[in-house]
Amino acid sequence: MKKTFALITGGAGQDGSYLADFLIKKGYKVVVADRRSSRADNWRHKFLQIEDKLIYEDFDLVDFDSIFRLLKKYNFKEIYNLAAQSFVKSSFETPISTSEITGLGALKILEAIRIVNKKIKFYQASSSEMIGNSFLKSQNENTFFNPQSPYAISKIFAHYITKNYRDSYGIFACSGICFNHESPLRGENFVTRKISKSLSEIKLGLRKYLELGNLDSRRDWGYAKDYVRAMWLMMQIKKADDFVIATNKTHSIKDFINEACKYLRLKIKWIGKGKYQRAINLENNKIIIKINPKFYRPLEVDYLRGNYNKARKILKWKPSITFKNLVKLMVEEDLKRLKK
Ligand code: GDR
Repeated sequence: MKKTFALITGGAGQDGSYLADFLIKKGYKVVVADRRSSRADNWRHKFLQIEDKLIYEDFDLVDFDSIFRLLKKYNFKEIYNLAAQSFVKSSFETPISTSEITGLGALKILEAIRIVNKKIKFYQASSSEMIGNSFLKSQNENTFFNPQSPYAISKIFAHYITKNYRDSYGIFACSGICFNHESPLRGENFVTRKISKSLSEIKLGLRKYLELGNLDSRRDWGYAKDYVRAMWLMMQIKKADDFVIATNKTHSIKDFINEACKYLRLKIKWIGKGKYQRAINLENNKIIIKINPKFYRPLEVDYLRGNYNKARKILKWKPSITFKNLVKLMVEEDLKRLKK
């Protein structure tokens, strides 16, 4: 039987790992391509028990040759471009390399597709960060982009070049404008996982307090496993298009903390405002959450809430779990890992 090959760039990350697992179950031969350093310990693939089912390739989005060679080596049906410098705050410190990887990287793959085989389908991981600060109550595919970081601006370049290759060359090139999506496989630098892990450590007496940045920004948080299903669905429709993937709900960082504390049975009380906010553990009157300005960004996206109606109609996609259950899932897994 002929094998169907899919390529995932950034395959070592949260989304790449869930997507690899999903595609393996669909019968694909999955090639994951990352910088060697990104998959140092492959913990996510081990967690999902897919390590020995994957084909690993070293590659660098900065290096056109490595992309070109990869496309020549395998007869890919689908390419999912998930590789990026994906940490928004770091993009202020490394704007040039962020643009090279997150922005130009997509173009390099598209250009390789145009040269090697225009039938290869291409998925671009676009982001709600492109929407940035919007005055709309909920945001969809037509919402004006008002980016607030070098990361977001790079993603906009990748988003529009994807559309440009679709319109100019008839390549099946689509983008998922994914709002924040989390899971136990999320990196520890991102706020949800930082909270779920640190509060679990506090609960178990392994840590005294947690330091965070802006607690008032609001995000539309979904479950990463649901979002990779949407990515695949986008590649199966007749005509390539762009879709918002979200939950249509919004919560603040503080809401996430409160929900995690509820699940952990940590009774807390908030005092102070803005930079002086703190959470006190009512059991011992000790401060367990405080603000450290080093976690603030030079510019912030204050409010995001997606509208996934187009994906619901065309892809028949919808999120499978609530915000409350997402927090529970993450805290539960962190507690389990820490107890081990
Ligand atoms: P975001 O995710 O920037 O929305 O981008 P992140 O979890 O980093 O931040 C969310 C919000 O939390 C605030 N915050 C903190 N953030 C971090 N990381 N650490 C802290 O200590 C902290 N304290 C408060 C932030 O200021 C922000 O408002 C994510 C990434 O995965 C992107 O790659 C992706 O494109 C978008 O989601 C959709």
